[in-house]
Amino acid sequence: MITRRNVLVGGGGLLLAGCDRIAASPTVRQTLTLGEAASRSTQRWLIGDRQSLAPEFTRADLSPVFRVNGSARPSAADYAGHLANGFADWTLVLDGLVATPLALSLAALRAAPSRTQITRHDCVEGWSAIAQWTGVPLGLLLRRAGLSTRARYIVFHCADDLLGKPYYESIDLVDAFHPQTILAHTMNGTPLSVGHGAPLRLRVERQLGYKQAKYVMRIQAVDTLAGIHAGKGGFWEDNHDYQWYAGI
Ligand SMILES: Nc1nc2c(c(=O)[nH]1)N[C@H]1C(S)=C(S)[C@@H](COP(=O)(O)O)O[C@H]1N2
Ligand SMILES: [Mo]
Repeated sequence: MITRRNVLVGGGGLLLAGCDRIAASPTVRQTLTLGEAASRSTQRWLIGDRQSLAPEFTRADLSPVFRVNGSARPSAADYAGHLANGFADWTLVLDGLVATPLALSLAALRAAPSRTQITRHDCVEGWSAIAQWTGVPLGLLLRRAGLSTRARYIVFHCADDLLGKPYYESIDLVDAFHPQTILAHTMNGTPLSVGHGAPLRLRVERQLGYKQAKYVMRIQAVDTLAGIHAGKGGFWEDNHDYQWYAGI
């Protein structure tokens, strides 16, 4: 069976790089018409078009009910303390392979430039829901912190655990800098509820529900996922054999 992964591993990328060089010659470029268009769409398929945007919807499409799934309220004592005083002393930590580690208050995150998007959340358990999310583009914070050129993954450490195992997730830099990848503090125009991940959750819109980490407390830039919990990049990946790349 031919899959995107097979073709990439099989050197499809090298082949396309060669085609690009030939296409740069002006005489050849004029003769490329239908063939070139076909090869472009093949290339898009090969690379999976990871820069493209997830579909966005309108307010009329908002789901009347958006299920709370997985953790509904972290049981950790320090989370309960933060919740009790409205997250006034809570900070988001951004550290690891950055020039300047950041500790950002919720007020600072709310005051930062934001993006609002209405998207569909798809859970592997077989349900979907559409909501509006507002939050800070992750790329903006990574640039502000001075992401190291050695960084390859961004890890999200959450406040909750499921069956005694801490919830965490990770994405690569293509998704980290994708324009729809935001740290959402607002859902459907109101502050994120506890069930949906207060005070801050990840929205990485080209991926499945389990990548949308709720209760994000710490963001860590790393060069490898080895050594972080069981090393597969996330709670479900470590404990239940879910795929690390959950792109849709
Ligand atoms: N911290 C944390 N993030 C999480 C989960 C969780 O249990 N804990 N569940 C995941 C799963 S499987 C889904 S489908 C969505 C559910 O988000 P919701 O509760 O806002 O519907 O969050 C994801 N992120
Ligand atoms: Mo899910």
